[in-house]
Parts: sequence; structure tokens; C-alpha cells
Amino acid sequence: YSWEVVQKEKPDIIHLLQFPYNGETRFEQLLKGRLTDNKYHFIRNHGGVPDINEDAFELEIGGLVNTPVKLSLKELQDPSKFTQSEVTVTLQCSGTRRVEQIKEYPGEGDELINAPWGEGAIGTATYRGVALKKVLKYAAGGVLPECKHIEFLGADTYFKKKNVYNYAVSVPYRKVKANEEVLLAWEMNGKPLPKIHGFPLRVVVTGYIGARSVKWLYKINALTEPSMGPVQRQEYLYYTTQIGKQNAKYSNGFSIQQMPVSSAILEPTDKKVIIHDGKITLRGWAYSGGGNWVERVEVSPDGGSVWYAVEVDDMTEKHYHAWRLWKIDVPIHAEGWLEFCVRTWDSSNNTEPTYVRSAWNWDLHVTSSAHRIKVYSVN
Ligand code: MTE
Ligand code: MO
Repeated sequence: YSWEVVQKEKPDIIHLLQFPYNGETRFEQLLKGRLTDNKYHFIRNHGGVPDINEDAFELEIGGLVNTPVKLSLKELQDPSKFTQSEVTVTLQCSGTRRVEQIKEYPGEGDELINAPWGEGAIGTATYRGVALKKVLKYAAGGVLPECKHIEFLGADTYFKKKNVYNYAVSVPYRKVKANEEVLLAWEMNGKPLPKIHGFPLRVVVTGYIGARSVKWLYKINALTEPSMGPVQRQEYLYYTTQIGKQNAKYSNGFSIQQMPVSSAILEPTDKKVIIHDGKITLRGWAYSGGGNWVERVEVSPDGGSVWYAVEVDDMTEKHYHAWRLWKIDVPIHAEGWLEFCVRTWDSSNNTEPTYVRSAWNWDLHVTSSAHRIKVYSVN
């Protein structure tokens, strides 16, 4: 069933997994501009795509709030009740560039849930909706003082170890308190949210891993502890390098929330032979989570000795929750194999680890080391 939705909404995407459906964006689509067309935005699902009737739909808010409520879509979208916001946000799956970690130590990671993503599990869109902060305040009378986490439940179900769960994760309440950083969104790039991206309503959490931006949202709970859902407690955990398949326990991992700074070379692709007359053009993306802005991108043609500063696209600070695309012409006079790599600095002066092994972790999340490709130069 979700396959039919894919064929309708995503005519041209790289299929990674048929069920649950996972699809990655082609590089030429990522490079088209700072907004990714809805038709090409990547998709990450844990289960099926639920069919929700928008007229009958109600969002339920409960747990540690003063007044538990149910809101129809019309009420949420009524501008006299809640001021609307538009925010341009890059959503990045924490599995982006996982293939590099798979190559480093094959056979590790939870194979049931780890799709072999490349550099295309990322996309940027302008979402319209209302700030969750305002909805909690004006519709639910505010949260109780004990509330520390906000849980989101999706209407999709998925199987894990023979049990059926709704997709459920949480974010700290302090994230929700920041204005316009957690949005309840019904529009993506000026169009109704496509079915596969969460129609009729999804959460958009700026600067956090994609996993917290719950699609097909139907329920919000204010809690003292993070969600008990297996996606929160058993997935999206970060482990130290000493942890591997033999000794991994969920209690060894910590929950991944903010995305670190990372980047990727999309053009040329790895192992390509390039015939040129003195320069090779590279293009790619650079992004940092946690509200950090990409400040500087550098490319090296020799594996990391000499670095050239790159030209980044001219987005304004208004888009500090979004990536920046970049391009550079690197002067090359050598013939033979070259190792290109890219590294990015963000507005907090964070940069990327040097090698994949510098930040390898057994469940293969956040591959944020300098992205490397080898090409053969013919001059
Ligand atoms: N929400 C629900 N209900 N079910 C899911 O499987 N996947 C999450 C998140 N929200 C998921 C979900 C993950 S891991 C990611 S990376 C993003 O959705 C991807 O959003 P997209 O499919 O719109 O690109
Ligand atoms: Mo994800």
C-alpha cells in the first residue's frame, strides 16, 4: 500500500527499501537549489503510510498539561487562534552517509533497522504551521512544572520483536520552549503535506535528527521522562567506539538529539575518471544542527594537507536552520588518483572529525567525518 503512495508522490527517487519504504534523493535534485522539491525529498519510514481523513482528524494533547484537549485541523489552522509561522528547515536522517561506517567495520549495527544511506538522506523545505509552544500555552493551559519532555505519537504502526508499536519519540521540553523551533506543520514548500511526509500534520524539530520530526502526528504527551517507545529507547542511540556487536546494550548508548556539523561532496562521485584542462569542479552540501549556521567550507585535493576555501550559496541568517550548498573549482595539474575531502565549520566553531574511524559508532549513526572521494585525474 505504501508502495502505491511512493509511485504516485515520488516518480524518481533512489529506492533503498520497499517495506518499510525508504528512499533517497538523487544528487542532481539536491544540487538544484536550497529548497528540495517535495517530489524528490528523501523518505524514512519505520512502518506503513497511514490513511488519515483530514476532516475527522483530531490532535490530542494530554499528560502533564493543565487542560487536556483535542483540536481539529481547522482549529489549529485558524489564524485568530494561533499565529502561523514559516520556517526553512533541513531535515537530516542520522543515518545519512552510513555506507561509510558500514565499509569501515562490516557486519555491525542493527541490520533490521539500519538502511544503507548515502549522502542523499537530507533535504530542505519551508514548512508552515504553528509553534507547539503556543499550542501548549493557549490550547492546553500550559504544562505542569514537572514536565521535562514532550512526546509525539505517529498514527503509523511498526513491528519490533513481535510487538506492534505506534511510532513514538520525545524531545526535551526546553527545546519546545524556544520559539518556533518545534513546529506543528501542515504545509511543505507551499503545498499540503504529501501523504508520505505525514499528511495531514507532522512535527518539525529544527536542528535535531530527522527521527524527532514525527509524521502523521495524532497525539502529544507532556511527560517527566523521555518517551518509553522503542524508537526513543532502543534506536537513535550513540555508542562509544569500544562498543560493538558483541557488547552493545541500549543502556550503553545516549540519545541523539541535535545534529553535528557535516558535509558531503555530491559532484563528482567516487571513483570517477575526470578529463579536464586544469581544474576540477566540486559541489555539495554543508549543514549543522542545533541552530548553528554553516560559516566556512573547505576542500582538499590531497586527502587533507592543502585546503581551499569554498564558495557557499548566499542564504541569509534567516535560514540558520537550513543547509548551505557549495561549489568550488580546484586547480589540478596532476594526473592519477586524487583524494578529495571536504570539511565545514559552523557558527560555534565546530568542525568535522578527520576520518570515519574517528567517530565510528556501532549503530552507525551521524557519519559526520570529513567526506572523502577518490577520482582519477586526466589532465
Ligand atoms: N514519523 C513517523 N510517524 N514514522 C516514522 O517512521 N521516521 C522519522 C521521522 N518521522 C518516522 C517519522 C525519521 S527516522 C526521519 S529521518 C524523518 O521522519 C524523515 O522524514 P521524511 O520521511 O519526511 O523525509
Ligand atoms: Mo532518520
